[in-house]
Amino acid sequence: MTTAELDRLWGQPKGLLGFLSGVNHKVVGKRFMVTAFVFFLIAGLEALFIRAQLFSPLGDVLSPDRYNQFFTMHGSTMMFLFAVPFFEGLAIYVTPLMIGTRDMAFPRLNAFGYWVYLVAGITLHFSLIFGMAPDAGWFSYPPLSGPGFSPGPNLDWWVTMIAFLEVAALVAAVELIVTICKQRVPGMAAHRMPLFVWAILVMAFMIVFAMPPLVVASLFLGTDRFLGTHFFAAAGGGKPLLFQHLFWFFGHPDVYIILLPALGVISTLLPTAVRRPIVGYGAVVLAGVAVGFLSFGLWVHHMYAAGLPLVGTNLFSAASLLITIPNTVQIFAWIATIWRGQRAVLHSWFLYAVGFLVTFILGGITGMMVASVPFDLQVHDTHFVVAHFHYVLIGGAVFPIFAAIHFWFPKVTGRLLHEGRAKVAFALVFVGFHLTFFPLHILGLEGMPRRIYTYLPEMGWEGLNRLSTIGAFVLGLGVLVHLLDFVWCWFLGRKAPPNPWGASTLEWATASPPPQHNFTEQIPVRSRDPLWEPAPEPAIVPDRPGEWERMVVTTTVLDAREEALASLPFNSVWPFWLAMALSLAFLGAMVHPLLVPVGLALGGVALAGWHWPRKEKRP
Ligand code: HEM
Ligand SMILES: [Cu+2]
Repeated sequence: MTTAELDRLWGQPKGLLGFLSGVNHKVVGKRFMVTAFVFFLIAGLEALFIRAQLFSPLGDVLSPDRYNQFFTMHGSTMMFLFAVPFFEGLAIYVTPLMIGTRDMAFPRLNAFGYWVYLVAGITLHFSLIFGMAPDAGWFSYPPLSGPGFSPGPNLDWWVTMIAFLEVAALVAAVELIVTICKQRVPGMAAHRMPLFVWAILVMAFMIVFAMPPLVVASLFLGTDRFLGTHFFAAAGGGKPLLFQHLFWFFGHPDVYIILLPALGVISTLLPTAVRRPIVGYGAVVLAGVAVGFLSFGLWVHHMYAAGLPLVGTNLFSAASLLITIPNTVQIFAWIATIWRGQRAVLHSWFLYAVGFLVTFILGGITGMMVASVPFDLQVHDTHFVVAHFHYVLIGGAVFPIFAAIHFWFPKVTGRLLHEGRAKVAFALVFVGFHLTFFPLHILGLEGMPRRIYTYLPEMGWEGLNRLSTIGAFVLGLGVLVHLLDFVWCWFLGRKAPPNPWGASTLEWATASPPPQHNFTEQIPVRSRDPLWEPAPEPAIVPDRPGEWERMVVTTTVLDAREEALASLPFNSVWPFWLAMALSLAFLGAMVHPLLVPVGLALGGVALAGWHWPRKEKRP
């Protein structure tokens, strides 16, 4: 088939129906990233309100009640609706291109995951508009979040939406695993996989093991609230501590679910910036895998203050320090790569990568401090912890996300961003960030608790709080400049060539933006950096003669030897309707129990439609 025919075969129809039925990984990935970015802006605004309230002692920007809602929504939105989904979106967009295939393994499931995520996110925010948003912190511990102490509807929104949302994360993880294992272009053996793909593979496996405990925790909390069970109610023989274990068995790996793709981004960008293959590829891969395993053995370091036996907490303290080893291996590999580089072009994305290195190292150092039990007992629940986790979350995830946006923007939109504006915005974000969060270390050491809506003038905390709030607004200004640049350049930026950065991975071998089918011809891979090698003869992807199907080549898991041809499903509106039916079941749980079976039944209908065999027509 010609490029134009293929483009039509893999495209989606125009109009509303086309919008609802699109399943192409680039469409879904873009939607995830844009939606997650909007949630980032919303949660960022909430943070500005929080900081405005703490600007002076006895501030009155937010009422105590609203303050609780704002930090809970800020934390929950950033963690559940921004950081993880953004990286999923990036992975869904970039991975198939990087491994040289035409779409994800289960395109319809992919679309379904997005609709679930969208409904859950919007619904959670409705609660804020109605003034009854969740208010028990982003980890919502019972008994505070149980029916006794939170009788209102606020926490109902949280338990149902969090459980529902994780369906989307699980779906994306399963697809990413299958796609990476089975659809790599022939020749891309495991030892030649780009480091970003390795990172995504580890992330996806971690999601599969980490999310179910969270679903269980929130569902149990839901039944405690709706049906009067006693999973976490001490009065009925339940154990509040069980919730903490379940939550953090998810929660700590979650931090690394966010971090690993960020590390993958950095391992992709730095070698490109200095035009040199990464130093210690094998060590970096093994370190990533080690982080994935180790991160499941650390969760109790969030519970040092819960009164667990000292032997146990000390064990987790040791494990927490252990995980710094693989992280440090990666950091040294990056530094060595920059050191041995052939050039250094200070693109905005390179600046963000370096900003990440500096900030993440500082966050890692305070991480080692709070990993020790006696130190943590002193600073637990103070602003020291707020400073620590923003250093790792903003330094370790938001900076790499901005780096990734600046790096892949030309590929996704076909347009270049404005370097000058990007650098000004980077300076504002970087300086604003450190101005906001560095003072919080000191405030924490001076004893200022987190999650308090105000403080007394006698405490002497005013100066540093002022500094922090000013920093937050500088940071906000930087994000605003980025946002304007993104919107402007998406429509009016200069046209991008296929490979503006001289990068080495396959997504840069096709046009910017890529055609619907990604690649007309298959580029055989013989090394880790295929585009830095002399170009081999491309092979035509075979069609089944006479049939108009969406064909992809599948390969063996380790060696990526060609195995078979698989035909992927076409566009469909049924994933959308299935997501709507399940939303009805989950949301219905809050309104009337009967809506649950109704939603599930409609879901059954949608599933039937989804799998209905269809005669493929020539488009
Ligand atoms: C954009 C700049 C940001 C600012 C100015 C900011 C500010 C704050 C502040 C002041 C608090 C503490 C509220 C309190 O304890 O009273 C807080 C809590 C929190 N932030 Fe941020 N934050 C920002 C970005 C982020 C990002 C990017 C993430 C995650 C990816 C994040 C995750 C959290 C979490 C999980 C909490 C804890 C909420 C809770 O205590 O339940 N924040 N933030
Ligand atoms: Cu942790």
